[in-house]
Amino acid sequence: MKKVLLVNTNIEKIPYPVPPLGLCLLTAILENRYEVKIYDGVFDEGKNLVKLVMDFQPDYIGFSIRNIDDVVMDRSVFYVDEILEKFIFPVKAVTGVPLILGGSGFSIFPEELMQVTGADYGIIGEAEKSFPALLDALVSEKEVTQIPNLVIQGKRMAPTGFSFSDGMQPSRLHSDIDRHIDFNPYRSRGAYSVQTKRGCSHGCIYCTYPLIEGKHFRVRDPEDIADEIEQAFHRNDNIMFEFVDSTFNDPRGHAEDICRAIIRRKIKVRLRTMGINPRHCSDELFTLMTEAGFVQIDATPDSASPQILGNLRKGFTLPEIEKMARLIKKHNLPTMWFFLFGGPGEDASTFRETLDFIDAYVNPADMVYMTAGLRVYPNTPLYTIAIREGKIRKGQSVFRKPVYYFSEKLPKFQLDHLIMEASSHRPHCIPAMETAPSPDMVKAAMAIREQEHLEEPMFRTLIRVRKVWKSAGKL
Ligand code: B12
Repeated sequence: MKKVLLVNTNIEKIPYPVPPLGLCLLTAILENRYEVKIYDGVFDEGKNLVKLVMDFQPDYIGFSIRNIDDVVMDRSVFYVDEILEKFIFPVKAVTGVPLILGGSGFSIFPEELMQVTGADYGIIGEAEKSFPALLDALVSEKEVTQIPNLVIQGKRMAPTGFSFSDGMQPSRLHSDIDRHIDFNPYRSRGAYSVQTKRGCSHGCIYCTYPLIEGKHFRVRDPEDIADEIEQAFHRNDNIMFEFVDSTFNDPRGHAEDICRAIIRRKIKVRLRTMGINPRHCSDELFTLMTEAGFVQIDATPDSASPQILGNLRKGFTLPEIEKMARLIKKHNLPTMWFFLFGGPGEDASTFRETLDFIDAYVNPADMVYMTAGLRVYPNTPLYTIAIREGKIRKGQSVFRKPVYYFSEKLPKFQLDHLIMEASSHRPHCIPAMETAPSPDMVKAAMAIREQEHLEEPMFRTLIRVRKVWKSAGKL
């Protein structure tokens, strides 16, 4: 059997470490035909990688590249140099086997990453079909050029020729993360990631998700999702499950079916999810989510100004966000809210509209993240807008030097000032720069949790600390 080593190059631990879901899914597909090993670099950070390569002697090595930068303009961590130094270059120094790249960061910047790594191949987007096809072709020395979404070193990439129309129907997609990697380090701060669908059919102007996953929702069978959660739940005591979809409650009705399938299993799981789409919110959805075990959600409306919602092409309205907020309050679901200021048309009055919404609708025990400026990614409508407005040149690379979009009507320094001002007397509102709490603050929060036996999400305890520290002038 040929041997494949899959390397997770993501060492970021903020806001918490994330397990390499994609690599686990690929392993599950490959393992009956190849001997597969995952090197999870999150905690080892490359230290034992070369030794593993020497011992395992893989025939092919795949690198997963997830994050390029942290998308926080004023902090701006660029991950790629570390990925090269800790993972790619040391491996290249000891082996000449084909190197293959993939992952969400790679899918956004394939050309740049092929160039800086010198890898032999790359696969854009999901790889359950293409990666085995590539390996099989390499093993049997067959032609690889017909493999969908494949990039080959030294060959020109099709400018827009990537398609997910024939993407896999993800009916069964068990990652069994804890079988493929050591899940122990993720237990306290991380979560077992679950994907319930592929693709996103929304058209938010700045977003990369349709480029990474395709433009159409392709859903998993709710029973299969519940089976995976039930099995992982029985293998692991008291872990958190996290849905990693672009939006959890899309397309309409799917989230409800997933919750019903989990409820029928009669297991006491803890669930959380990323984006809830305000358009498809109902009392029934929140009732089912609470019953299924949701202890925390993210709400990501980006703005509460009707004009900005339209300009960002969010596809939902202010009344729909207000309805979602009322349901969140009614069901008392701890929520992290995310707002993204500075998009096309933003000015002081649209900023104010969002602030008014926060004051009227958001529970002050919940966290509100306020980000200034929109990261411009290639092949997005925002990239075209930025060219039209003279903010970037046609063809300009935004890889190593990220560009952030700010509305002409609200320059960065004014927006920063408004955010600082708003957050200074709202302890639950946090500017993006401060999303990583200081070690002292985490220590204080942990102490309160222990003293008061709190089971609430950590962000709620952190807000308690912030409130006390703010009133004591410590912040
Ligand atoms: C869910 C998510 C989160 C969750 C993660 C929760 C969790 N439990 O995992 C949270 C909210 C915590 C989060 C945080 C962050 N995220 Co995030 N996140 C995502 C999201 C939406 C999905 C990731 C995912 O799990 N996908 C599902 C799995 C199955 O896909 P996958 O792992 O990519 O694998 C598939 C393919 O990529 C491919 N593949 C993967 N590896 C390999 C390897 C080889 C060899 C091959 C051939 C193929 C291949 O095949 C796999 C199966 O089809 C993506 C956007 C997206 N749609 O991809 C952003 C995304 C990855 N995040 C991004 C960023 C920036 C971050 C943060 C840095 C933000 C911040 N400052 O906090 C942090 C970093 C956290 C960390 N520790 O790494 C960016 C990265 C781009 C960039 N600018 O660098 C993305 C792309 C969003 C964006 N802005 O465009 N994130």
